[in-house]
Amino acid sequence: MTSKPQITLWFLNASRAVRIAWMLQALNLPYELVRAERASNGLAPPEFRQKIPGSLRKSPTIQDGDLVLQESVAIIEYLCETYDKEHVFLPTEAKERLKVKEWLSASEGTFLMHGIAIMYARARLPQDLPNRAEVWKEMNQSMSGNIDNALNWLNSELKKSHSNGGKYLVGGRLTAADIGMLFGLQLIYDRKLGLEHLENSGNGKWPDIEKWMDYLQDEKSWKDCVAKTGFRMGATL
Ligand SMILES: N[C@@H](CCC(=O)N[C@@H](CS)C(=O)NCC(=O)O)C(=O)O
Repeated sequence: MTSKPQITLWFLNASRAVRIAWMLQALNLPYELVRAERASNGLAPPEFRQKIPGSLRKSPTIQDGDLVLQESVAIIEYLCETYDKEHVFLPTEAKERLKVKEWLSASEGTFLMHGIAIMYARARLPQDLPNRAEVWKEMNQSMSGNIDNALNWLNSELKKSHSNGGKYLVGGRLTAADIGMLFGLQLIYDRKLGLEHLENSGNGKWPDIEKWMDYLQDEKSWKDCVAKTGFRMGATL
């Protein structure tokens, strides 16, 4: 299976699928892209969903030979364990490996979990709710604490890395940690999730995060991923 990968990625734009496209580019692996833009309701178009193998019918999903795999973090780990022979992106050294896994877990279980909770609540709060603005302000403030906490953690870790002349989260090089984490931060900044109480969507409050996002979006593998997939955050999600 390792000599001639036959990988297909079901890629919905403005989604976690960008993590997988970037991972594939960083590993220099060929892959076939089945892509779709989001429908006007923010979801995947039904005809695209129908094509996705796997019961969830969510993006990302990959097929590699006869293996179908869902869940972006599991896919990242699978690709690294199967194709990263030099262990660059998922290190074998115990402490670095744990740190990469910690960020991969956090990408879903902390950053996106709290960010998406705010995004869904904001979109679903009825427009005609009496006192909607005050209700939303209160809800948003209570949910924003989790985002603030998470961003403070990320910023402090990146500050340590930057003060040692580094650019990345773990081990002084691009790893699966950076590749897994970037999308959640793009979403939080782009949609101002938990940042509404800050001017300019938080620019300046977490300078090390902003510097790291700039570094990552300057990586050749990121640029190749954007060129191949047409990734953009877009207006709906
Ligand atoms: N935990 C899953 C989440 C998968 C997921 O919810 N994907 C979203 C895009 S980020 C999707 O397919 N949405 C389209 C839809 O549900 O119609 C992962 O990490 O891959």
